Amino acid sequence: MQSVLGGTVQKAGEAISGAMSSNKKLTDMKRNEIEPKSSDRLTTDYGVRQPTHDNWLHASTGDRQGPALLEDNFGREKIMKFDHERIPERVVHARGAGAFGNFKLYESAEDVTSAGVLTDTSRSTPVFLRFSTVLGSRGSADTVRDVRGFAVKFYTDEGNWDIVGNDIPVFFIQDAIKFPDVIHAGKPEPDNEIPQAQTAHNNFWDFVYLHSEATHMFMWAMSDRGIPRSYRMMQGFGVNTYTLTNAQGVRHFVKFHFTPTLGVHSLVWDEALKIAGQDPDFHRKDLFTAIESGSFPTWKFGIQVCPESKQDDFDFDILDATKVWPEELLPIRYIGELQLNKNPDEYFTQIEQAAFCTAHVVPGIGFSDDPLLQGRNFSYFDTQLSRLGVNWQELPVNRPVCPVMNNHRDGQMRHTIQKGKINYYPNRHDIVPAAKPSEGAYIDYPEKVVAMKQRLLSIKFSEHFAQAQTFWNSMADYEKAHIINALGFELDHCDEPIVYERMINRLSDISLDLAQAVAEKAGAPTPTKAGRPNHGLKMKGLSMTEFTPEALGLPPTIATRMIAFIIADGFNLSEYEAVKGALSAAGALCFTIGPKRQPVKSSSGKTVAPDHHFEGMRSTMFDSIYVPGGEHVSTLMKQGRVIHWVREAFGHCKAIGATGEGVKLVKMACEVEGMVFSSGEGGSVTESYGVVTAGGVGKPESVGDALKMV
Ligand code: HDE
Repeated sequence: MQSVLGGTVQKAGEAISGAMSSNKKLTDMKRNEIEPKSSDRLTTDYGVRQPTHDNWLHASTGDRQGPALLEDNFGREKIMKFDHERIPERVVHARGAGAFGNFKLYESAEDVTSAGVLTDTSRSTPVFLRFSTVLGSRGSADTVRDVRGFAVKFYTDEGNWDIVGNDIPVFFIQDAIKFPDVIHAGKPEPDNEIPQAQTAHNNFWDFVYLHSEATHMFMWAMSDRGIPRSYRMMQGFGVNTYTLTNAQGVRHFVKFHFTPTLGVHSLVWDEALKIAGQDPDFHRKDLFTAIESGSFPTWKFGIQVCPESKQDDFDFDILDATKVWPEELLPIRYIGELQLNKNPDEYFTQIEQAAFCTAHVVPGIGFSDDPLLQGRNFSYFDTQLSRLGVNWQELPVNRPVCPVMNNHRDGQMRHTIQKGKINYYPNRHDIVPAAKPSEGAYIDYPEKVVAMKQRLLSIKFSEHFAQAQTFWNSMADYEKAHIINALGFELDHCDEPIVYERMINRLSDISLDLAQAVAEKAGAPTPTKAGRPNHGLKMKGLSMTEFTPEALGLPPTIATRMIAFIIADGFNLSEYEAVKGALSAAGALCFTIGPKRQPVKSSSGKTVAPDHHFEGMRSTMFDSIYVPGGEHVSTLMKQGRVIHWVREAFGHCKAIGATGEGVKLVKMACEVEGMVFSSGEGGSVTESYGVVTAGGVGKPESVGDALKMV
């Protein structure tokens, strides 16, 4: 099928061009793989077989325990290896998950770049993608309100290309030198290391007020973008301004975009809070399960290109990472597709040891003078030195799939054994001559720079509010309500009046309505005058409502959506089976929830063993619930936990399906009158069942319609 984004739409489960078997990176990593078998025998790290896992060498008499002996080499090795298992966690983006896949180009961008990965449509480039939260430590919960990292490593034939991006297209700061400040302000406060993985505290909002260039970004972070439903349902943005140079040496500025084919979806805040406790690994599991079940997450890859001649045409500086480039002026051109189709085999070596570097670009792709990017280009290599050591690029997940050859030598944990006498250049054997441009050498763009050394940003960087206003104006009403609630929550957790009162003033620079609504919740005086007039403009691509699969020209899908089937003794088996069959056929993941995990008896006498019991799971873990008819409903209606299941799902705006007597439970739990249900009586259940959401009530004409509503 052709999508509005260009290119063909991938069906779930369809790997990009036989991706996995031909993925050079997966083949490359096989060099380091071992797989323990029961025929193997226990050895030390130096290969000597050992007689026990369990007993240290002791000076014992048999009836009396004696001291442990230092001479037990294996005992010492085992403990010492364990003592040093941990490496420093990333200073930011410590919590994450990742997977491998492929990038396929369907339209050559040779008019703007000479990069093989963006011009050769016959290639399938292996990729690795790591998702992350920013502020939390390694063990923190997935669903906290935060920006998400979206870091992609393309293992191209010309070397590794890293786009170290986020799910939000702008950033808090314009100049790299402020990074330690914004991160210190957001991380737990230094005296007591509280709070973990959240910005809801005095320091963050104190900084944000005093540092007005963060205004646009905090609006994004407070919107539903801050609590994604899944890594698979987020956009990815390169954020910084890069450059592309074509074979003729002509340079363009560029921003990189990844748009998920599943659409962009979020949790609601109450759900996010609860899931953080109920299943801290929610996003990690979601990604792993989807890939394992063959439903491969896919993103369209787009470039937004600005010719050098137009760089001064905008009222913002195109090198300012706190600004988006309006799509109305610089449309996104979708030219490729990235798919994840292989889970890691080992988390530590493949995800924790993965390391990115914005400075890693390939011929045809370059940097701009974006002051944030320039600092990042220094920081990433540097941080890998303390986390992984100087030879971090030799680690299996990081090493390129093309040849590496130079005279860089030695250092901790060097693995490569480079033969011969030569480790310098020039030399009598002409070992490792430099590459010529015709041999693919990376040639820096000969940019002319005439300047004075100054600690300044250009004048256009000083405007901080226009795009924050545009963002607010572009939100749907419910998105605005969510932003108000998010800010209300955050400022409720600030106990110093100077912090929350000032922030209300800042919000009045965006919109008086917003400031007034949040002031009420925050406990600050309600402002009566806007800090500055709102220009009233809106922009494309900001509201999440634009990113449904349908809006992207893609088929609606419920593949991998989690649906809970609520049953107890006496449930109607034929309804249960019919609905389960229809939803499973559409790719949904159906789970049966009962009063116990021991088998539950249907009205026909046949039993079903639930996947979970009511106390073991919560509605928050599912996208939708369904209650079949049958006598079980009278039992369910007496159980507070079951009523809570249905009511909570309704409160989180989830689709709820019911048939037969199941409708009674839903009506009672949701306390909503006038809902339209189709009971399925007399007809085939699969042809007729009701779906209700807090956003409205629907009566689907067919299973197909019902699936769309789910
Ligand atoms: Fe990063 N950032 N960053 N960052 N960043 C790191 O590098 C840094 C910025 C992003 O999955 C660190 O390897 C500076 C913007 C992601 O391994 C560190 C500045 C964006 C990841 C670092 C920024 C990002 C990092 C910590 C301001 C979105 C996780 C560990 C100039 C475009 C990568 C590491 C992974 C990680 C520095 C700003 C995204 C310290 C100095 C803007 C996705 O080097």
